[in-house]
Amino acid sequence: MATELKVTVPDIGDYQDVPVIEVLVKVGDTVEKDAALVTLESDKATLDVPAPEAGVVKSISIKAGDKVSMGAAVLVLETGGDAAAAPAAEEPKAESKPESAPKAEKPAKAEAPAAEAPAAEKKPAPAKAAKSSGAAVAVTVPDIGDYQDVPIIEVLVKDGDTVEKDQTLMVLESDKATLDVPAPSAGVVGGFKLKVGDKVSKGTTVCTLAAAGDEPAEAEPEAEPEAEAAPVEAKTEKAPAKDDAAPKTKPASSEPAAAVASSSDVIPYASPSIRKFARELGVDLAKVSGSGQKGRITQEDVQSHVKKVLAAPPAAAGAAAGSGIPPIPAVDFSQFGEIETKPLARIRKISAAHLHRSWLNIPHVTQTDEADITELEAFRKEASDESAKGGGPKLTLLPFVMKAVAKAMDAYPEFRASLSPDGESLIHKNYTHIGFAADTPNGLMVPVVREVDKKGLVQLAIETGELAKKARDGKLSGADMKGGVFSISSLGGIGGSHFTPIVNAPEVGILGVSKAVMKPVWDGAAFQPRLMVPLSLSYDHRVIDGAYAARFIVSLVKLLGDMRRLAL
Ligand code: CAO
Repeated sequence: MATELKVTVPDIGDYQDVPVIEVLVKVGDTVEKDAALVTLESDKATLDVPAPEAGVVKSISIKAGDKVSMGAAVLVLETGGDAAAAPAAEEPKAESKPESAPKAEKPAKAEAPAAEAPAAEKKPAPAKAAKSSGAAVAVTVPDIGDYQDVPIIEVLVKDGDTVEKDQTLMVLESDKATLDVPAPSAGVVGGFKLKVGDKVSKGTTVCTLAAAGDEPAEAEPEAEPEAEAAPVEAKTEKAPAKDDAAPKTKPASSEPAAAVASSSDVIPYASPSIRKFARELGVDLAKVSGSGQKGRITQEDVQSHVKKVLAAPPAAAGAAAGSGIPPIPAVDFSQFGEIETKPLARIRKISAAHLHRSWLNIPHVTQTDEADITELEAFRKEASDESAKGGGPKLTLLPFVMKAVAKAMDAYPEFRASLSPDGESLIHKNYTHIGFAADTPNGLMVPVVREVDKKGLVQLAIETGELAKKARDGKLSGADMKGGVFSISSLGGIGGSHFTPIVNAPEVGILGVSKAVMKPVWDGAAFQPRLMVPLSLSYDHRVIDGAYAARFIVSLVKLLGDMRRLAL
């Protein structure tokens, strides 16, 4: 039989006239047991009033902006069960209460009224554990209603920090409430032994506060006098007006402040249900901007944050989005001098995201060596001059390196393979399409030359020249950049010795070619001047073993050192 159940504000400790900031249900809504119905929030605490039973909302007695205290009527629920099963919601003093709802057993407490100043303020006396002659007080967790063993979710100070009166020392969060524990007076923190995850109740010792200039004391539970961290109403009445729109920020510490605040410096301003929701999705609320009253984070804010992160390319989303790697804190460079911000070109953004993905996903190893291209270079110059005379293309080193790579792959075919997406198998490719990195005004592009193994050096020179031009003119098609099995990054025309190219996933290898230079090479009897080209082979170590890679690069060195081998 349907029963009407009046839901009232449960015992919320010394909190009186707490504003309703959100009514989360409307008449006609079906709610589950424990679903948050309304969110209350003072300047120090946020609490959800949960549904004591599953049911349908029949009427609502409060609206956002109302101020409520324990026992205030919230709404009427029509439940399917026996009304006697959930009397706690009807009457705060009832004995039978839903387990997960805040208990409503006790009337509002009188022994520690909010307006009472903390003991430390009224009659400061040296704390027993104080190491100095100055006054030090032990700070304890204030009356937080019927909440016991509430976990600490954030600790905002450490020993030695100088805190202002009312500054938040730590934040507690049960499954229904989030509460700041504020400093009852200004002072220097000492003996702060609690940590995130510890569970506290009313009276738990937090730390000591010594007068500035005194050495902080070790906190001891029996230290006298004890100063309960000021309850919320005391703060509401006594605290100086604060910027309502601003989210709560971490307190200043006695150490020099970091030059720039990172997102982790902001305490998320959200109700317990939103915190829980965010936790379930793995969302760091410090990165979500709140659109609710006073900048509070709403469920929609969390949802749109998740959508934004999922839609963003990995580079923009930051490594932390997918890999758990902490993001690099933002720096306001303008504080050091004049700056100008220019948006990245589209190509650069795409290649940045791709490189980032590859760098994060592939365990890279880079193997280096040098190839003696003295003879090759003599031949290249001669052939290039002949080609130029006949109106043909200029022959650079790149086609030779491509040809050598294609040949080496015949002996080491795993350099043409890709790891299957599930990582369970190796996909061998029986074609030899090789990409080469082209430096363009818009950023890095990697056009692909098809069937390198089947083409001659002049043909490869023509195709690389055409593709490089298309890349620089921004005319490469998607198809021009697809299908590669391996990439070459040639920086030899620019300079430098070795470098560590990033594998172009899902390929498993990339060869970096640096500038060839004349070097004295010992031939067993004397040093000979030889033109040596540095090679840097990066590979995916999940697929390629070090020995296999070393054999591959040695094979390349031999092929480039003696081009006759290309014809074998
Ligand atoms: N050692 C010495 N000289 C070299 C050389 C090497 N390894 N590689 C090329 N050169 C010479 C060429 O022979 C040419 O000399 P001449 O003008 O005297 O004939 C000159 O350097 C310029 O060559 P090039 O770079 O224009 O031509 P290429 O075919 O070697 O390279 C291309 C074409 C598209 C690969 C190149 O222009 C380019 O864009 N390179 C940059 C690649 C890049 O950005 N890589 C980094 C990617 S991130 O890892």
